[in-house]
Amino acid sequence: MIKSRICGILGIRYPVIQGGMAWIADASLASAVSNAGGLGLISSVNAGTEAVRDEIRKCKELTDKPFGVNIMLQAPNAGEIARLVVEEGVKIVTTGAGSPAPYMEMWKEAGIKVIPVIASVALALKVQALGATAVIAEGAESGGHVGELHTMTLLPQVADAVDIPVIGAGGIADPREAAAAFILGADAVQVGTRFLAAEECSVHMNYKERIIKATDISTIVTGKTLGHPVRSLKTPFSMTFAKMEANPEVTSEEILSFGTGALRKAVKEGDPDGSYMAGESSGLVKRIEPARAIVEDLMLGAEKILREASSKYLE
Ligand code: TUI
Repeated sequence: MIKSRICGILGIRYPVIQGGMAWIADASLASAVSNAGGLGLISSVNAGTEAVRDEIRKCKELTDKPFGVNIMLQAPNAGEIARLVVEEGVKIVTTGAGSPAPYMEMWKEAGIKVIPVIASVALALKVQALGATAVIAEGAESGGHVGELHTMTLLPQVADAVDIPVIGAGGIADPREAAAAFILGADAVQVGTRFLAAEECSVHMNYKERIIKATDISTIVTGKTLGHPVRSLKTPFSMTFAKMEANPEVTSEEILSFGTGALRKAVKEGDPDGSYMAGESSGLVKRIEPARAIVEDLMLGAEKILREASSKYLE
């Protein structure tokens, strides 16, 4: 069985962490992943702070296993959510899209294990010095907000730089990618895109179908000119967004207003004009299945690959 030091630290059976997908990662998905032996996450990007509180309370009813909350630091209510997790006694927090420095002391005092998503060695070292329990090194293969470096290069450089456990993320949807992440120095993997197709994932069926139909070239990164690049499926929405960015006559305000609410529309309504955030590994997601089947396929599959690697590649 695949095990690593992060399992003991977080109290989980398998070193698999679910991505904290905005508008998507709710109590249903988080509890299913946690009940399957991984670490489920609830996203703070939802219909407001109280809706996040409700999901946390629901999740406590649905599982007695550890779970966490992912905080999107660029969200206007990030400060409120930062205090909410303390109030609700959440034990694990992952952060994304910025530096968690302003909240680290409060969370450490509350005994919360903090696991920031970082996109560079510099930020990994900074959050380690601030007391982070682990880091998630997320490459630009991932869906949603992306950094510059990709998993193949980011992960080993972060693993060399820090002493705390490193969770590899970005482009991990099947057992070969999970095994590769362990070889690159990861103590665990974070998976988002594949969990979009989990039975327990509450995303609109159109979203799941688009993921299952996706191929290797189905995603695009838009938003670079606005300073927050986002990977999503190629749809009329994202292609129009890209064209607006390339047109010097379109202002950033016009582009921003075009994009506002697009993710929620895709997630909740399956609107063809919505933003379907997804990673490059969408092309590897073939079916809708229970979260448990995904966790077990990833971990048992990676174990088999790692066992067979020595006879396959070594004389
Ligand atoms: O945060 C993510 N992925 C996301 S957030 C999100 S919500 C959203 N909704 C609508 C439009 C745009 C976004 C969707 N997907 N992943 C974690 C992540 N964090 N990726 C990259 C980073 C990151 C980048 C820079 C983390 C830290 C960082 O530091 C900057 C600094 O302060 O040095």
